[in-house]
This record gives sequence, structure tokens and C-alpha cells, in this order.
Amino acid sequence: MADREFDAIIIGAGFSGLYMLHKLRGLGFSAQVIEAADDVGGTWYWNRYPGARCDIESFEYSYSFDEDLQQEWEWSERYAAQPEILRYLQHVAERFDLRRDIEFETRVLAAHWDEGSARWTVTTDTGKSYTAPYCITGLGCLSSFNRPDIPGLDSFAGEVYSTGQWPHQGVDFTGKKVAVIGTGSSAIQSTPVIAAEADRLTIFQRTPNYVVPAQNHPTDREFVGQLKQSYGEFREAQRRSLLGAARVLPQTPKTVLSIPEDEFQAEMEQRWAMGGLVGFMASHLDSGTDRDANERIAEFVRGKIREKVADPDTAELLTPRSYPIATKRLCVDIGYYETFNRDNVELVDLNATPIDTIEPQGVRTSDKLYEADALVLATGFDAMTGSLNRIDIRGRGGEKLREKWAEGPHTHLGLMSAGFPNLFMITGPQSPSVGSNMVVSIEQHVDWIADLLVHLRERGAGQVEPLPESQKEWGEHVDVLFNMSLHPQANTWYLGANVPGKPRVFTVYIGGVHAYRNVCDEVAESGYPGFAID
Ligand code: FAD
Ligand code: N01
Repeated sequence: MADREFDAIIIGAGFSGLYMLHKLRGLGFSAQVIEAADDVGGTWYWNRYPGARCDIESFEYSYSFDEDLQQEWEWSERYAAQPEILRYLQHVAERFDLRRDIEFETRVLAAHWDEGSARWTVTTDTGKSYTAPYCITGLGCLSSFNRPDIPGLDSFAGEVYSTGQWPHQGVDFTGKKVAVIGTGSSAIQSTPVIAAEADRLTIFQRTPNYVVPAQNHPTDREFVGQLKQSYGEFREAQRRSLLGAARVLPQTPKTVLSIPEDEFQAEMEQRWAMGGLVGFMASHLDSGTDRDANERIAEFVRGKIREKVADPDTAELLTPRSYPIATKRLCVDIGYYETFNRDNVELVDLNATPIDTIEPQGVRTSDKLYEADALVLATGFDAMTGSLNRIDIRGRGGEKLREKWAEGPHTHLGLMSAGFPNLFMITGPQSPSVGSNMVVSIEQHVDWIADLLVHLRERGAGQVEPLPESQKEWGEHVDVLFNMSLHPQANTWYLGANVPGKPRVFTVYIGGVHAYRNVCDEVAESGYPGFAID
């Protein structure tokens, strides 16, 4: 017997869960949010490592659902740092009085569908359980930390930190020898800050990344003044864009290889000077589909690495060559490459000398022992499906989601999965999610789910579930787009390649935020074909 009953249970209190709760309340549904952390924020609660900040401009990476909220909130920088984004989400929770419906420090262990009562029962690690006809996950695509399975890790004598679970009180690296494992976005943001503090910093790299400049700066007050007079239009432009961002150099309507060299260089310099990742993703008609075209853009970025890094051997090690640019999420740089010009920083190439073991005194590669007092794991996430699969989700007939998805996720529109009635996934696999400005995609999912719940209420219906054939078609469509792109040529966490044993399946819809919204809108306007409702 469940302790408490609601119309909807929402799991997670990040951008997704907070807006979902607010939206449902406004429509007269009762909802309970369950959150493992002791406060709101999600990503921005957990990832407190030095240098953490957004890679989409703050004005873009914020809620649009409330005009007063966007008018009153002031961002201090073009790319806000983690404490400011967390303050923003805490402000949202206070402003809309959300915390009273959030159960904190409570981890969901299981969610089971009961066919007789047509309800979900959610059980937690506190022993409490909850029941509701609708279960909505806002678990995050990047919320299950990927702890590397390196022999001897537990024997390390110093402190071990994970970027995705950073201590709240911060870490003082002054006078310490620090080892960082990983060179993804988290390491790229944190290493310049750690290097400035630590006595010595050793960075262990398996795959170099393409890193483009942030060109961060304090907020341009004139721009904000103008923006606040026309925020509605700006938000509409985001929703109608490819990646969910409006303040960006548009895609050049030409193929890369058709552009003369001087024109190409001038344009790329302009994109570089403007900064940010969006201008480098899908920058030209063929940049994401033609390897030669992509190679020309990649070579421009490689030239920049050679300019920035003083030692040619280190520059070469930092230069990605084995995969096309923008097939991994591009990293945004505030002083990353310059960090390697410091005397106290060393780069270790794990392809030449892999890690054998971690010992009490440090990291031993096939070459030697690198002594360390502190170890930072910047090794990423069991992305996209990790947090869903960590919950024992059982649908119709007791079928387990993690078993049904053993060979990869199956969804319709990345929103629901056949056999799991009334279970909704905000930014689920096979939706645009991590391939976009996620706040735009989150808002679109929340609005779509809320509209569907209203539709069910108006029809007096109790259940909704995707039809297996619609789900199959959606999966095929996601795959077609993937195969037309250069993504198959890279080993990325989009494909689960960073987690040993995970099936290699592409989990992101890359047709664009605008195209995806059109599909979802059309489904809703046509009365939800592709879904069984009763
Ligand atoms: P999250 O913020 O991940 O929240 C999920 C919540 O669910 C967490 O609080 C977690 O504790 C909780 N949870 C998970 N499992 C359970 C469980 N079993 N029981 C109870 N609670 C549970 N995206 C961008 O578009 N732009 C950016 O600039 C950007 N920067 C990022 C920087 C970092 C360091 C990281 C890691 C990601 C970044 N992202 C960015 C992606 C980011 O995750 C999303 O933008 C967004 O914050 C996701 O919000 P969410 O609410 O969906 O998920
Ligand atoms: O994780 P990652 P992240 N031994 O998976 C390496 C968002 N984000 O936390 O590439 C040695 O990118 C791994 O090597 P390889 C953003 O979407 C945004 O940095 O697998 N190395 C890689 O170098 C981003 O894409 C921001 O060969 C090991 C690194 O660890 C996503 O979150 C900031 C290893 C992990 O990189 C994830 O980023 C932070 C092992 N056993 C995050 N296992 C912004 O800038 C893994 N690695 C906004």
C-alpha cells in the first residue's frame, strides 16, 4: 500500500522536474517530485567542480515559460558559472513555491505499473512509496557518473574527486600534486583552474577533443536591454532553430568545399571570434555529412591548437585526428590550451602509455609512476539511459525496461516506450536532448506531456501508450538520420562507447529542434495517432 497518492509522480528536480511540477500545478494536477539530492538543481547541484559553467549562452540556457521571471533575472556573464545557474534554479523553486511538493534526499529504486488499478507505484530508499496514474522522469541525460574501472583505484592513498559529484565545500589544491583522468568538457573547464592552484598537474588523455573558444565576457547591458524588450521573439527563434539557440551565426547556405580558401578562412575566423559551440556545429550545409568538408573545418581548429600551444609535441597530442569535428559534443574553452604552456602542467598520452594501475602514491602507466596527492576523475557519465536503467522500471506484464532495452532504447518520439503506459521521459533517448540547448528541449517536452494529460482528462481516458509500429518507425527514422551523418565515424557517449559493455546504439534525434517540434505538434494536433488511448 502506497504512503501517498497523486495524479503524477515526477522523478528529478533539475530543469525538467521543476518546470514539470509548475506546469502540472497550473493545470490542476497534483504532483509529487522525488529527488535524490538535498536541494533542487540537478546537473547544477552535482557538478560543482572548479570552472563549471554552461556552454550555451545564459540568456538562451534559461526558462522561457514565465515572462516576469525572464524580465527580472539578471545573468552576470555570457556563460554563467555553476553557482549562478544553481542560484537561478533555487530562485525558480522559491518564486513558484516548488519545494513544498518535492521530497528531497530520496532516491527512487523502482517504479512498477499495476494493470488492475492503472497506476504506477514508486518505491524509494527511504522506505516510502508513492502511487499515481502518471510517472514522469526528469532524471537527466548526464546524471549517472561513470566511475572508471581502473585496477587499484580504491588503493589510492590521497583524495579522489569526481567532477560529477564534487564536494559542496570546494577543494583546495594549493601545494598539491594533482592527477586528472579524462579530457572531456568537465576536464577542459576544470584543468585551467586546478593548474593555477596546484603545485603540479598531470592530465591523462585517452582521446583529444576539439575545443572552440567561449569568448566569455560580462553581460552586455545594452544587448540585454534590447533582448528584454523582445524576449518573446527571441524565444520563438530558439524554438524554430536547429539547435535551440538564436544568438548564433547562421548556417552558411553553401557546401564547405565550394568556398574559396580566403573566403573560408575569413568566415571561420568570424565564427572563432564570436565564440561558442553552436557556430561550429552544422556551420555549413555539408559540415555534418561529408567527411572532406568536415575535415576542412577540423583543420582550421587544429591550426588554432598549433597557434595556442607552445610545445609542438604537446600541441600534436592535443590535436584530434581520428574522428570528425562536432561528432562529440564540442567543448568550449576558457584557457584550456594555454594551460599546457605552464611549467607545472604535463600531458600524458594514454594511447602511447596506458594506465596499468593506480597505486597508493599515484597513477602508474606502462612507462612510469606519476605521483599524486589528489586524483580527479573527469570520466563522464553513463549517459542517456544510465539513470533510467538504474531504476527497476516494470511495465505491462511486469516487463522490465532495462531488459527490454538491453540492446538499446526503444521509444516513440523519445517520450514514451511501448509496454510502459503513462510513463513519460523528459529528454528521453531518441529525442533532441543533448544535441540541443537542453532547456529549450526540456520546455518542449514538458509542454507536450502536459497537453497530452489534459487531452486524456478531457476524454475521460486513463491510459496512453505508444503503438509498437509507431515506435519502430521512430527508431528507424532516428537511425536514418544518424547514418546520413558523420556520427557513425566517432566513438562517443552518444553511442554508449564510453561505458564498457554498453550496446553501441545512437540515442539522439539529430533532425533539429525545429523539425522535432513540428513532428510532436502535428501528433498532438491530429489527436495523437501512433498512441493507443483508452
Ligand atoms: P538533471 O539536471 O540531470 O537532473 C536530474 C535529477 O534527477 C538530478 O537532480 C538527480 O539527482 C535526480 N535523479 C536521478 N536519478 C534519480 C533517482 N533514481 N531518484 C531520485 N532522483 C534521481 N546542457 C546544455 O544545453 N547547455 C549547457 O551549457 C550544459 N552544460 C552542462 C554542464 C555539465 C557539467 C553537465 C554535466 C551537463 C550540462 N548540460 C548542458 C546538460 C544538462 O544536464 C542539461 O542542460 C540540464 O541541466 C538537464 O536537466 P534535467 O532536469 O533534465 O536533468
Ligand atoms: O565527460 P566525457 P564530461 N581511462 O565523457 C575519459 C556535458 N558537459 O563529463 O574520450 C581513461 O565527455 C574519456 O576518454 P575517451 C557535455 O554534454 C558540458 O567531460 O572516452 N580515460 C574522456 O576524455 C559533455 O559532452 C559542460 O577516450 C577515460 C573523459 O574521460 C558531457 O557533459 C561541462 C576513462 C570523459 O569525457 C560529458 O562531459 C561538462 C578511462 N577508463 C559536461 N573513462 C560544459 O562545458 C573515461 N575516460 C557546459
